[in-house]
Amino acid sequence: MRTQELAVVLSTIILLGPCVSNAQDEAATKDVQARADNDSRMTWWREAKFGMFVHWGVYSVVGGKYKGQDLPNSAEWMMARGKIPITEYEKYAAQFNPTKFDANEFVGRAKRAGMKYLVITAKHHDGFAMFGSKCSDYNVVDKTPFGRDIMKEIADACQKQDIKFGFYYSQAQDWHHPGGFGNSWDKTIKRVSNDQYVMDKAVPEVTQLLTEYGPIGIFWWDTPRKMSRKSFDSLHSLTRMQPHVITNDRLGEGCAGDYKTFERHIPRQVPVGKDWEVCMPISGSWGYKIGDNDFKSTTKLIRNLIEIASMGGNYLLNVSPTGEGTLLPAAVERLESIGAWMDINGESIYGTQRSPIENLQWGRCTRKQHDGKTLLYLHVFHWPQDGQLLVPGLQNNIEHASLLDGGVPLQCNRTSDGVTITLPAKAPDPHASVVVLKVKGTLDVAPNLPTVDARGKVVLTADKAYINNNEGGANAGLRMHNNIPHIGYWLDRNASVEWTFRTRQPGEYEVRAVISVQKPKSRFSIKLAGQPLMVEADSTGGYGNYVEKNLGMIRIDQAGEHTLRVKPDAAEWNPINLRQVELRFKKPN
Ligand code: FHN
Repeated sequence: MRTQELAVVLSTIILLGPCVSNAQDEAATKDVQARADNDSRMTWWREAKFGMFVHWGVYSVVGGKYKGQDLPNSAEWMMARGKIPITEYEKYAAQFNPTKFDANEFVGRAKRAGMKYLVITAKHHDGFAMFGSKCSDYNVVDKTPFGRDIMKEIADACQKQDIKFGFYYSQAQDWHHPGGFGNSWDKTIKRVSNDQYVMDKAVPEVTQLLTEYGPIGIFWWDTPRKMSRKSFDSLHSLTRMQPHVITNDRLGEGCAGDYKTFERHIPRQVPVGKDWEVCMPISGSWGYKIGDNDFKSTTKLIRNLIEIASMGGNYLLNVSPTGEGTLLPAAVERLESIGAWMDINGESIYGTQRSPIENLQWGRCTRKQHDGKTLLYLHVFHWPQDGQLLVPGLQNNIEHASLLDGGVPLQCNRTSDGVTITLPAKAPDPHASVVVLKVKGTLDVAPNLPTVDARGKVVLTADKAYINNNEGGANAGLRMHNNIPHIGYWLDRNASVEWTFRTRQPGEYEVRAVISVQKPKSRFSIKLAGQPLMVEADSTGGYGNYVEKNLGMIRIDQAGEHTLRVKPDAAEWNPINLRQVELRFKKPN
């Protein structure tokens, strides 16, 4: 076998790896190979950190309005939300004529914003191809007055401007094809099987996208649905045509892809040992929607990017071109402001890794290895009024500290609490000012634990909890209600939740918790410093009704680190939702 052929076979095996089951030893070898392969393919992506997502389609012509009415949800869902028959929806294609579109200018905007990759909707759930599909004339070249292959123009512009290019493709939902999933409202459809849709449309289109548009950095699948194994495998195997392509985790069940996706929110707990990305629209809707003024502020967007980078993820920020092919001024302004910030501070984002310094009151921290040294980038959101910035738990001596903007050197002082940096009176940047620390020696950080404050209080919130789920199960998990995290779906009575915290004050502490209980009663224990506290909680009237409850007193004999654990009572447990546990110092021992 020639080396090239061998490489193709190997990459096929590797790419198919996560989805095919094999004998155990083979699987172990494959695992090692897959990891090496994944590392080499993911290098640019891990360095990039920031990308542009683009949702653009024929729905953009009317900005999500149907018969003069605003429809709920994102604009690209208008066909489904308005239950628009296929023949009627097709008319939007005849109006699609984005004469102001200029691919080079468009990609230039992403580049100037500091984005390193771009992922665009080649085909969304409505089934309309934004490229010259060869297997279906329901596409931008054949069915619109515009008649240009938008994907080709953007792919070429990305290539020219050194932006990695990726396709979004809705592989399972297709509301236009009689075999696609999702269209339940158009009763004129003469159904064919989903397998037939995959063979007739999805496979040829994906093949075309992977062979006629130059190097593809990312293939971004969306909304996995129950496809047959055969369909799933045929789509999955196509990615071998571009051995370097990266895929997300949305092709189908059991296929993790190269990275995990989070949509519209930043995860509270980072996935262990996995690459991940947060995609989020710049406003409320993914596709251009008239009247959507829900633009996130520039500060919010910059801080989102920082927060995600500080946790080790990538940020894929979505913009929505109008029917004319341009972005709204609100989006342009934000992209330019982000770009201005990145011009000065990009070093603190690109190629950085998750930082071990977490739970900071004043902002976030990213980390980078450079010339054998560790650089810490302190992103200060809240500039300290007394000019003293504490990096809690940092044990290292500091070789050099400076503001990233202008390089002004700063004074550092090591104390038992960490490193304190003396800052100038005024923050240099209204969004986030960055301080760079060059650290001496191997990074040494004591965990930044919740600590009993000067008033004798510590609040242990759900998002800071460690959840002990049995054998990797997920029967207790972090959930949100009214934007506040809680531990919920606590169905497994063997699952427990714990926090480690620090106190400088031995003494008697009152234990309080904010909980909601649905069933008439539930029993659980709080264990701290070797003392169990049994709690019986009455129904609070439903999972949405949280109450603060005094659970009793506990004695702590020594200052230092302690672990508090909440554990269901095996016999009388009914799942509770737990928002927080609080300890209040009452008196010395
Ligand atoms: O249904 C789509 C939605 O329209 C949009 O494309 C997002 C982007 O991640 N994905 C789907 C929902 O998960």
